[in-house]
Amino acid sequence: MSEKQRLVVVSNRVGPLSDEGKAGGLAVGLADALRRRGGLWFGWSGETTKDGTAGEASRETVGEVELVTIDMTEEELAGFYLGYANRALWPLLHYRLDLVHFDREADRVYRAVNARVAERLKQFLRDDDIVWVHDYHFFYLGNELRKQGFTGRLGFFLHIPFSPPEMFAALPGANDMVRAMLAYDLVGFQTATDRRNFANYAKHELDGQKQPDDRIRVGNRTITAKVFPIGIDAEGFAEFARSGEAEEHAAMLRSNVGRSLPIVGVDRLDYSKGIIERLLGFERLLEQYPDRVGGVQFLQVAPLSRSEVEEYVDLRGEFEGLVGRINGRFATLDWTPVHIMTTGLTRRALAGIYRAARVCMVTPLRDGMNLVAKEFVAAQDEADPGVLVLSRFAGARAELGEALIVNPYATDHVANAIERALRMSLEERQRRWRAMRDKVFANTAADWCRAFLDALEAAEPDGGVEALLP
Ligand code: GDG
Repeated sequence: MSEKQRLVVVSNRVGPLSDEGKAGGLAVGLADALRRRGGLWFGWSGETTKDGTAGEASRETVGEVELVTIDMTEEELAGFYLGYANRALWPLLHYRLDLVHFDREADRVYRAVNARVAERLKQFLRDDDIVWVHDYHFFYLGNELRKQGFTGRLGFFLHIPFSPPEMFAALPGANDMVRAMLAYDLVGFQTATDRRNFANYAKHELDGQKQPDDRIRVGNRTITAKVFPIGIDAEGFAEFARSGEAEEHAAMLRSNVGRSLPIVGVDRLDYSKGIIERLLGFERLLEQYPDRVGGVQFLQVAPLSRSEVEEYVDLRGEFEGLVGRINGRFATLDWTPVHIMTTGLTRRALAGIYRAARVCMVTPLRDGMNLVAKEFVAAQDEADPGVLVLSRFAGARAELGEALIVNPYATDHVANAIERALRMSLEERQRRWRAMRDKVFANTAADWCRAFLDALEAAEPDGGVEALLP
């Protein structure tokens, strides 16, 4: 890809560009690519105003990168983000039909915001820009950009899972959405399962044909659909783990749990993360292995997320209730089995906590990748690495097979895995960890970014660039 071509990234939230200890894997990878070739990052400002997407764009230039953001109205935010993205698409794509709310008005606003964002972005685009759109907020954006006359390369990456076709078909307008996705020249997924689900939907519902080289043909349009497992800035995270702030937090955790072995979980408080199931597994451990009472302590860091959405309010109640029950059942005067923190920590503090942990529980019921699993691995010290307990339903499972793999729904299985992790010899811990470390360091955020952009250049779409969905 010519280094002169400008990269344009579109994601719901923008930045940060400089790593002040806050950026996650996504921001680090993208910021790196943007800094290297220069470019533009477009998204929502996080503000609501009376004019919303119609209001003035804010522009800020940092080095070679221009950050452009627009606001939303309260109505746009409610329909697009809270209503459709987070109450319809998020549960649907995480296999949770029971939690899905299909709302005609939210669907309308979602499509309208995609069209508005395309229109606003188009003002900033040059014909030969390479545009990379991120995630489930913007399924229709590429199609809208084509309608606006953009003819350059268009890529899309889905950070979360793509549900099986039988389930995805429950979405009113599912065909529209997949047709709109065909406007992109390259569609990227976290795992082979997600890619296969998408390809099977196109095949069964839209008469699509699978073609060699990861290509899919629907009607006279052929695009590439490919797997790009996201990585982290492994070196940077390992460095965080060696920082003074990390040391301080590691020491705090150790002194807090006394002679107990620390077990940790770190997730946004989200029903897809299996936090409830993990606590039930921990409770079962205390029932089944009474020697562990007083000898382990579970710390769940769970920053509150999407608190305006009803299902998340319910989850918080259930979470706090369950923690109360476990502590009530098992606590003694000088020992509390479960600690929770719903305020966030800095990345360095997190790295310290991972490093001090004997076991890290990553037990999502469904997860695109799960960066916590990779961060935990990067933060360990060869002399005494902790054990990763990982759900078979996390995208990260495809790479991190040396973790203790669990079915988060099987409570006994989770309890036994924790016990096994606690008993594991140093030699076995080191062997498993080295294998995982090699993979986490071999596929970083920067590698992921490069792989996607190389594939976007090589994609060779067929069937014209006219919009497929009117
Ligand atoms: C989506 C997909 C995919 C958590 N607590 C704190 C904190 N975190 C950071 C973690 C990690 C990030 O948040 C969470 O990333 P995940 O990958 O675990 O999950 P999602 O937010 O759901 O991300 C996921 C990802 O996109 C990337 O493609 O892997 O599957 O769902 O980096 O460390 N960070 C700080 N304080 C906290 O308390 N600073």
